[in-house]
Amino acid sequence: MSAIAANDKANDLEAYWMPFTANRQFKANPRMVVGADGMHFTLSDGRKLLDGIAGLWCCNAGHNRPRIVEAIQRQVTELDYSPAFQMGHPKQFELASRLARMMPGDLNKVFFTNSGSESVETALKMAIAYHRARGEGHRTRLIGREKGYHGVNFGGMSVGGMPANRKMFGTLMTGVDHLRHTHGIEGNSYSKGQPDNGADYADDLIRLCELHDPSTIAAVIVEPLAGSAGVILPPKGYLERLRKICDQHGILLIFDEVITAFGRLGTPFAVNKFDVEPDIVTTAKALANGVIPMGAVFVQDKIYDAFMTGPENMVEFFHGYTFSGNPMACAAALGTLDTYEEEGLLTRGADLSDYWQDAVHSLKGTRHVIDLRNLGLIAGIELEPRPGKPTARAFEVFLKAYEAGLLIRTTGDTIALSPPLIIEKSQIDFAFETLATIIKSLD
Ligand code: PXG
Repeated sequence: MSAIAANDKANDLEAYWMPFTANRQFKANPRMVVGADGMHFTLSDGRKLLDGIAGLWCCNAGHNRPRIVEAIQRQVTELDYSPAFQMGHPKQFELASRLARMMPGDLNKVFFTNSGSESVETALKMAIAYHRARGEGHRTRLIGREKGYHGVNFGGMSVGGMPANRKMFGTLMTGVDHLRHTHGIEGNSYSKGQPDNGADYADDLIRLCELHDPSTIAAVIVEPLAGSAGVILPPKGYLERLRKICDQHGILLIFDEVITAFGRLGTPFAVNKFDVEPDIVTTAKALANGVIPMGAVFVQDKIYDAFMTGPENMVEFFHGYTFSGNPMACAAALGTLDTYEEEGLLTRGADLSDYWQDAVHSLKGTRHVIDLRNLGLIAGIELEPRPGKPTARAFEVFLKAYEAGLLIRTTGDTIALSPPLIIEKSQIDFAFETLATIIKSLD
């Protein structure tokens, strides 16, 4: 192809296959973002859009934050890349130490990845390899939960419980089973914060232990609060009970904190919020404020220690990514943690959560609304699906909110909100007033 012909295609929308997007619809009516600052995106037509979802649950400090921008600018001229394997650079160690200090309990060792999906694969592999290192190589089974979302790779899809993944991508991994989800349990509608009913759903794990024999089970992975399936909160006592059953049977408990980590629930991590310590925690998203892709897996000391045997010249854990702990991501993450710390953002959600909760539940009684759920700075607004047209009503809200200057997420017929933690009360008012008006106006 000539250079001229290639140039003709420069602004063609066709080449890019967009992820998790209705490509044809988008390309017919593109929603193009060209800038971002604080709580707002700027669109190509100059309009501002209030960011109601922190990008995709990741820009917890908001956009264009000076500490992060400066950290990246400095880093790129100082050290752009260093090999991730058999070489190190100081910021990896500084960041890991700082993260370990933030995380409670024995979760003191940190492994770097580039995304939530990679954090999940890493955690699952660690769990299986940990048992093997301890002479329990028979523990290979993984337990997830219906409606769980653990990213898009084969391990994460397998332990996840998203029907679309099961429909589209074949048989997935073998040796996986699932707990029941905790959505829609009777008596839990319109709960403010954690619902009262359903702790006994954790006993599904006992049933799976009886079925498979606990000695075959390596780990259980759950989102402490499930985001992607439509904001599903853990019933009171549920996570505690899971922890107890895991302990009784030598099973590792993994919390997938990809959306809950870094202040989303009004505490630094869900581990703090629910006061339950898992053996492994997966994170990503807000670790580097979404500016540079990065994830981190936290493990208890006992897990790391189990690997530190054998000849000292041997690689202990046969796993890692070219970009694990890369200098740019580490610099961005350190700038992010500085911002969180200086502005008290990791607990700001707790200060705002009453106001937020009142705003969420002000939608009670609004036409089409069938449930409202909230915790920290998360909201789930569940709409009655249009007969025969699931997801259509919520997607219409998305489009109308976009027109009205508000960015939301929808999953199924649930609207999810998870704004940057710098949100002001007047912006909370704007978001919920806008949504109320739109929802009422729909068929
Ligand atoms: N685990 C959990 C719990 C997640 O929520 C992933 C893993 C995968 O992360 P990566 O970085 O590989 O995408 C996620 C991602 C939404 C939404 O609006 C949620 C996610 C991603 C995009 C949108 O529900 N979660």
